[in-house]
Amino acid sequence: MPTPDLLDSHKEHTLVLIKPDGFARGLTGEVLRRIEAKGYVLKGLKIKQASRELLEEHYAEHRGQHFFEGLVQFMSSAPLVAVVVEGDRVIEGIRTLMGTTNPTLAAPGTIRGDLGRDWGRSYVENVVHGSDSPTSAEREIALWFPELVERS
Ligand code: ABT
Ligand code: MG
Repeated sequence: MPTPDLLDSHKEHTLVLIKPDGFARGLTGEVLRRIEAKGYVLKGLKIKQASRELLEEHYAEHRGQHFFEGLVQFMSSAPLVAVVVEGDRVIEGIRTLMGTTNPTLAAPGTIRGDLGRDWGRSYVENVVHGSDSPTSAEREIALWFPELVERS
């Protein structure tokens, strides 16, 4: 089998997840459309039902918080779409496109502001995830797309 192309380590990358709520609502195309229309480039894409183990790693910073269990359950309950996106200042740019965490308060024009809402559940359903810093991006991409990252 041919080796897949690895990410160019000189370029900036971020991890985007179209969360189970976004995928189930058929919003994958709309989210990807916005990312591509902004000018960023998709470098990896997969549909996946994430394991509890993967999500506990992904959300390690929230371990011990009251919302952790509900969050991991929601995120592992159904398939999601994981995407690696490339571009200058893409980490910051995707956070701006997404809007703030709480979809009720997220500004109109953002993904969460336009497509998300409160559904009265104990966990937040906000359609998308985007890495929040270069350190998070590197850690999260290695977790979700080990095949795109050079093993050292
Ligand atoms: P993610 O992109 O999912 O990481 O969201 P964001 O970075 O905007 O927000 P953070 B703070 O990382 O929250 C991660 C998930 O945890 C949920 N959460 C967070 C709560 O339910 N209650 C809280 O008090 C906090 C701080 C929101 C995010 N959810 N999802 N899905
Ligand atoms: Mg976060």
